[in-house]
Amino acid sequence: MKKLALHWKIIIGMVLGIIFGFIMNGIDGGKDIVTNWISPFGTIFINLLKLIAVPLILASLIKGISDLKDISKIKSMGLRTIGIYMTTTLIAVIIGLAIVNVVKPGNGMPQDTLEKIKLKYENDAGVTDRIAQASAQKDAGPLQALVDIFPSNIFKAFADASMLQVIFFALFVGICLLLIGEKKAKPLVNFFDSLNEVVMKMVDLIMLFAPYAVFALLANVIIAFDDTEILVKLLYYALCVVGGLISMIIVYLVLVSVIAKKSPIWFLKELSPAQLLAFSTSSSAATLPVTMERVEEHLGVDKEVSGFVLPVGATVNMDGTSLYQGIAAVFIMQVLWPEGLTFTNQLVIIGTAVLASIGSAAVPSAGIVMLVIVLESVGFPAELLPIGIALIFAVDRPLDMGRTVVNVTGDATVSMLVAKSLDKLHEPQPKEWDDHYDEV
Ligand code: DAS
Repeated sequence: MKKLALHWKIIIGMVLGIIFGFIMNGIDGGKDIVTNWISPFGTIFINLLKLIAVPLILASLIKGISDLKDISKIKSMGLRTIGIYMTTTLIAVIIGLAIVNVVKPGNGMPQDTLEKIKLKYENDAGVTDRIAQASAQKDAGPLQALVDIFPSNIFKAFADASMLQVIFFALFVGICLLLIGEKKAKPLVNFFDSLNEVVMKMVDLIMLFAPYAVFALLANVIIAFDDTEILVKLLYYALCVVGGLISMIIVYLVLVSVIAKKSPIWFLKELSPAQLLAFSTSSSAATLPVTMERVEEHLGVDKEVSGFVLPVGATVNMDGTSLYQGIAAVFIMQVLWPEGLTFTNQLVIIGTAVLASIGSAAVPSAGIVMLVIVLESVGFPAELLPIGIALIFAVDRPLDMGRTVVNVTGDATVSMLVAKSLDKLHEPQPKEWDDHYDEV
């Protein structure tokens, strides 16, 4: 029988995980079985992906920079990357605000629904912790985000997986390798070249486990999500977010087709394993190794571009998150503080949602922390914050899965646009994971 392509195996794993989760929800003790005997396999998978993220960024970026041979190209690649990232994020927020202002999902929220959500979530640790995290970030100085890019101890940066610090260090080493000349740099360049090959092979092996891992991850999402009643009450809000996320995918497909001159269907098919993992893990950081492997080996982006654009994107480019923050902020204000919905405040929301997505960590539900900062930027009453965040917290996990897919797809799209502009987009020689595995 012809081997099933990896993305079909992952989809089957996801569907079976969802079905299994619903079955376990209906059995006494079923939730405990999933929590104790199934979910750990999803955690192991995510740990393995996070394990190789830092060495992969280090190796691919240092190797990529040293391959550039010309320092001026680094500046050009950096400026194009940041410029296109900011543009797609701005488009995302504007799409989000347009949808939420037209649909108005927060108008006429029944009081009993509000009371139910308030009772159940206002004091939930998931809400209070994120508000606390946001105020801690807000209390830091205006340039703290800039200071945080420069590590004082690179091993601590590795240990904490501080992406921007690892990226800065890799750029620094790569540039210095160029400056010391090819002969002196060769041993270290060869080391990082081999390290990159090894880590890419680790991705292949880890991905053989993916169909089973997504089964565990999706089963865990289903048993953890017991608020279908509230999801129905917040359906209009949830549909606004989903509609916005789908619109952003269409924007990416237009960019891939018009600027990168590639088939949008081919792009989606080749990227799909990374998108499916983004959906299952809700973490751009955990998905990054697979995004890099798909973009380099299946979409034809040269390593020196993907090694820079994707790690930077996983950290500072979160179009799905910024679109969501625009919608969620206006939705919360429609329900709790309609008088605050002035045109000026909506412009402020656009600005802070773009900046907030830069500050969002690439981990599950990170977007909520920055949503607090977006709300505070327009003077949202502090005493209403807990109920405001509680209002969207109940349905955040399924929406987080969707916005993480958009975050990852946006990063892959921008890497193709930057590669195309630098003539670093070539015909890929893709091989499925099983073929790689045969080489082991
Ligand atoms: N889950 C985040 C990510 O990894 C996105 C978010 O929380 O909005 O991209």
